Amino acid sequence: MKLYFSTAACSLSPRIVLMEAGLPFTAEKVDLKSKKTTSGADYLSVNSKGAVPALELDDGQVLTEGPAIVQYLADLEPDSGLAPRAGSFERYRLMEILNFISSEVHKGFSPLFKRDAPADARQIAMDNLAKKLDWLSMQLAGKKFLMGDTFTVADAYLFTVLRWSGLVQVDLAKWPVLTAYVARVGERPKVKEALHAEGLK
Ligand SMILES: N[C@@H](CCC(=O)N[C@@H](CS)C(=O)NCC(=O)O)C(=O)O
Repeated sequence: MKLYFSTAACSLSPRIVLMEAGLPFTAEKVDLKSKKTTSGADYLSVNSKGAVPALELDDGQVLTEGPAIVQYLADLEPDSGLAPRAGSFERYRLMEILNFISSEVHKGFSPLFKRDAPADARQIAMDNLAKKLDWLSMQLAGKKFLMGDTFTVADAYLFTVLRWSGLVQVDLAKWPVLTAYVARVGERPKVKEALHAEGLK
């Protein structure tokens, strides 16, 4: 399998999952501006949406959309505990939180990356994101991970997007539960390896 990624982007989430699951893979970096990969290939011919992550399977099929990719990977190693069994009610709980991370938190951060956004637009985006972080903080209070004591693909994704707070001047210290959660996930050996692979800490 090959993971198409961009440093510190949401593609870090499937990289963490690949490593936690112990699955063999290669990785190819994408320049999101030029849509070229490091080998010079046209990334739009891999993923016509132009976004990372994309996962190229050994049979040539390409799977896109982070939440679908991480569930696919977890299902390759069902005993890893990275996702509840497909068909179980708990699996729908996982999808529920993955969808929230994707549509509300990930895309809540996105406007904050726009350096030329007017200050009032940035404030609106920040206020919106703060509400989502308040909710997550309540969900995680007294819990190790999103689904309880077991680390799942949802944690790989949430960790990845919460890390962006440092890049866009969101003061995560306002949410001590989330700060502690990021530190806890960041201590996992495979998460450290994934960060290291992208030259991150
Ligand atoms: N819906 C996609 C969104 C992926 C996404 O937003 N990727 C960003 C990096 S975190 C990206 O590639 N942005 C550049 C672009 O869309 O052109 C998913 O969940 O995988």
